[in-house]
Amino acid sequence: MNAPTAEVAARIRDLLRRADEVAKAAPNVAAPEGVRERVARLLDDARAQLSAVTDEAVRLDLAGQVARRFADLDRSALSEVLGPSPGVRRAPTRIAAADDAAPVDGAVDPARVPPGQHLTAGWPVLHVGSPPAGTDPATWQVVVTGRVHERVVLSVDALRERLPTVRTTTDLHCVTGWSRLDNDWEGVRLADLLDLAGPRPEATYLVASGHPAYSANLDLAGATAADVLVAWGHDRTPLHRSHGGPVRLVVPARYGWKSVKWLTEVRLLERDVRGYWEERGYHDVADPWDEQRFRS
Ligand SMILES: Nc1nc2c(c(=O)[nH]1)N[C@H]1C(S)=C(S)[C@@H](COP(=O)(O)O)O[C@H]1N2
Ligand SMILES: [Mo]
Repeated sequence: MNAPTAEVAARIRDLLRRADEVAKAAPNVAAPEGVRERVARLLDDARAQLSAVTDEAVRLDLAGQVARRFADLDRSALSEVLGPSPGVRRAPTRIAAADDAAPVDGAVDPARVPPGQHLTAGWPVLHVGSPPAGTDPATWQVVVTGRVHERVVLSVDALRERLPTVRTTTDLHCVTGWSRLDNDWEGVRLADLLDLAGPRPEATYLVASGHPAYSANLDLAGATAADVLVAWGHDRTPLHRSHGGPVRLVVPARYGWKSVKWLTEVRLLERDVRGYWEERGYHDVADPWDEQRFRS
């Protein structure tokens, strides 16, 4: 690497680190509106210096890093904190009027849409950070541990071989306001997976973790409902990487943040331990029909 490249690259990396620090702190600051601007400014500064990087390979690598962070800025924690997620397409015409007993042609029964939610025609992608690089179902492993009789480690392929495959059609309700009905999932029941490990009598809660450092808590009763899946398929195709492939949790009776994508670990616990969003003020249970969005 020649001298100008090394020097500018170091400056750019420093700006990226600072942007990360500001972004990571965003959910905890009192006035999050300023955070997006501060992150964007740091990223703009980094981007402005890219042309001074003479080594093309280094320049392309850094340009990718800058671009990924701009994408994170739109999709990540900040969008949950600051307002509606990008990509949400409102489809109010598909919801019949609340007082309309019989839904009109092509409309969805309003009783299927929880309070404060609207239907989305597409399928927004929502997560903190970036999807994992490698998502090979032969090597991606899910660990069941904690208050179990036997710790279990299974690849996605092994999950499919060891446990009965089930298909469900369930709804996804994101706390930012969108709901996506009639998702066709294929996977195994979380209850069946937990049975392999054998929950100990004191196990009453769990924390599900996913890439990169995401997690959510669930009570064991809710987590073992028949419609809770560890899913690898959606609409009869392999679950797309952006939606959590190779394998994600699906918890239809809870807001979407409990449906951990890129699932890596399920840890059974004797008490309720908060996950990523719960630590930032979101509800421990998160029943959309009760509008359990935030802790009061
Ligand atoms: N690993 C991981 N899983 C996650 C999230 C995340 O940030 N990281 N976000 C959650 C939220 S808030 C929602 S609404 C759903 C969105 O799933 P989708 O991107 O497939 O629509 O994923 C959930 N699972
Ligand atoms: Mo969400």
